[in-house]
Amino acid sequence: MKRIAIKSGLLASATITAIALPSAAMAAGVPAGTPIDNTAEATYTIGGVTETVPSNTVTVQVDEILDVAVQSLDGGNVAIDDNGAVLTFQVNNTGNGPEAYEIEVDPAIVGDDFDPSIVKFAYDSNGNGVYDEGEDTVIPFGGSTPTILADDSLRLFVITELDGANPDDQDTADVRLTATAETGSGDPGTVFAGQGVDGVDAVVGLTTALDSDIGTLIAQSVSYTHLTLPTIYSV
Ligand SMILES: [Ca+2]
Ligand SMILES: [Ca+2]
Ligand SMILES: [Ca+2]
Repeated sequence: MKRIAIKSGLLASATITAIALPSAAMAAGVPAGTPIDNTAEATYTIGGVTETVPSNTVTVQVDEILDVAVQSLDGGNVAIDDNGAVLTFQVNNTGNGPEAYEIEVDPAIVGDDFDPSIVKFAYDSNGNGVYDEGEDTVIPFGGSTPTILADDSLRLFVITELDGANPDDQDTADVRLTATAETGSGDPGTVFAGQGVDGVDAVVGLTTALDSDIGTLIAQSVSYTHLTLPTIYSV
């Protein structure tokens, strides 16, 4: 290897250009844990002669970015009556590594007409896109989805009932589903050291690793039990 000796008297006139190593955390969109080889170059101009020398190659692994997007898939209000109703949501892993998400469902949104009750929620474990009672896997309250791969999604179902709510016909109720990355959430750039795939750092992305969306129920043809007393005529 060629040695470059820089005499102190020449250093003042030397121009040194270095290419900075890219930050691993900046490589969003590249799968977490991907090794990237970086080599910097330094260009010297000494006495009118330009020399370029490479640095040692440094291998870094891409950090895991924690992101999520939640969307209601109902496309409009979902009718609910005494038989209850199912709201459908999708959780998208918009990060670059496998991640599970804690699920919270809030049926007590204010500003609408009534609050339904949540019987349970489940994910589409048989992958047919619709809720199958007794077949799709129930997520316990306070529980999480299974691991969702990067750029993949999971369909969730929220099973609701009126359960004492006595809405008028056409009254509406909002239900919010929130998904939070199990590894952690917070301000973008928050680092969970070593907690990414293959031991890389996990870094919160622009979504704060938390997202929610709202599905809306609309009461229809609510039937109440009315007792009709017989009319007694006296003669
Ligand atoms: Ca992860
Ligand atoms: Ca409400
Ligand atoms: Ca299903």
